Order: sequence, then C-alpha cells, then structure tokens
Amino acid sequence: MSRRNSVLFGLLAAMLASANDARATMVSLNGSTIASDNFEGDTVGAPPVADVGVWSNVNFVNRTIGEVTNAALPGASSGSQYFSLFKDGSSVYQGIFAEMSLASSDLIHFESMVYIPLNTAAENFPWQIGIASVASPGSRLINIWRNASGLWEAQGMGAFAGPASLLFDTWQKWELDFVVGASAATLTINGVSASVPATNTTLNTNPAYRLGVWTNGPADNQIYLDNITPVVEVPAVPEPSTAALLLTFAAAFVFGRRR
Ligand SMILES: [Ca+2]
Ligand SMILES: [Ca+2]
Repeated sequence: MSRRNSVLFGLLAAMLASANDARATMVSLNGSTIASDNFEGDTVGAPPVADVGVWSNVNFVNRTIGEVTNAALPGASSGSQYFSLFKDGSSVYQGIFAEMSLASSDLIHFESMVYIPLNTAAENFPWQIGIASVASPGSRLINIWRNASGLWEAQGMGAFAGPASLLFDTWQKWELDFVVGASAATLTINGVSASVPATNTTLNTNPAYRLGVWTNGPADNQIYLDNITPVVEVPAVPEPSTAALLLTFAAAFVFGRRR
C-alpha cells in the first residue's frame, strides 16, 4: 500500500471510529434516556420530579405515583432521599412509569437500586415490573412478580427461575433488558442474570408504552427504589449504509489509484 493510500485508510478508520463515537454519544445526549431520578432535592412526602424526563402513572394501577422519603428505615441507597411505593389496605396502588413510543427491535434498559422488605417475601405479587400499553394497560410485553411461594412468575407464562441473587431487606441493583419482539427479557440483580419470558412478542397498533414498577397484592406492601438511571435507553441502530458508502468510496479511490 502506498503512503498516500495508507494515509487514506487511516483517515477512513478515523471516520468510522468517529461515526461509532457519534452513535454512542447520541444515545446519551440525544434524548434517548427517557427518564431518570435519584430523588435528591425532591419534596419529601410528595411524588418525585424526574431529573430527566417525566414520571407518569396516568390511567394505570389506581393510581398514585408514590412518595419521596428520607425515613431512617430502611435508609438511603445513596444520598439522603429515596422513593417509596406502597399499597394500602384498600385499592390504592402506587407505581412509577416512564412512557415511550416503541418500535420492533428497540432495546429497552431499566436499572434501579431496589429494596424489597422481607415481609413481602411470602405474599402474592407484592410488586410487579412491566412494560404495558398506554392505550390498553392490560396488554403487556413484560410483566413479572414473585408469588407467595417465592416463585417468580410472568403474566400468561407461568413460573420461571428468577435471579438467585435476590435478597431481602437490602439494596440491590436491578436491571431489565429487553429487545422489543424478543421472546424473553433479561433480569439482572446485583450482576446475576436470569431469562424472563415475555408476555407478548408483538406490539399493539398504538406504539405508546410505559415501563415501570408498581405495588400490588395484599395490603401494606411497600418497596423502595433509588437511582433510577436510565430508565429506558433506545440506542441508535448501527448505520451500515454510511459505513458501506465510505468503504465503497475508499475502495473506488484505491482501485482508481492502482490503475
Ligand atoms: Ca428528582
Ligand atoms: Ca437518593
């Protein structure tokens, strides 16, 4: 390869690397984090104000959003405030959701510090995590919980083996990763992953969905969250057309020089 072509390939490599960097940066800078929160600075005893995006629970699970707390117990995951989701003795559930418009193959990522009290361990679905249609809240791509026997269950899919790393009365990092259309998601607790059956592999006609956590089951279920960041990440797809175009251009140049 001539020195000139060598330089050209160097430039091409730099351009491709730059294209990759641009995609990675766009994921974090171009609005693809739908919502995040660490609950610091939010009003104690009131619903949180998302640090990025907006928290929603409209028309879903009856339906307050939960409260920011600085209670000494269970204490903070980080900072001095965290988030409490409660279900009282009536029908008041609490949930926290981020809404987004989904397309097939979108990659959804949720992560949060989660504190599950031991007194929920033998209750039916004291909490649920799901991705539900906004127009039809009963229609869900993902919907999981634990039952009173301690088995993990997915809506319409029966029991599955959840992460063996689940502990009670302690903060743990939970992550949910799902490719829209896939038959399973991945739930990771403190770095230990398990496959989670998807309830639906096709999207509704209306692409508006909400991802969130909510309380359910018997009275007095309460769980805590902190450092939800990011809730939803929809990475840009690779741009093969751009890369292919650059390669074609470079190849034409090189072959042109050789003739
Ligand atoms: Ca906040
Ligand atoms: Ca906090």
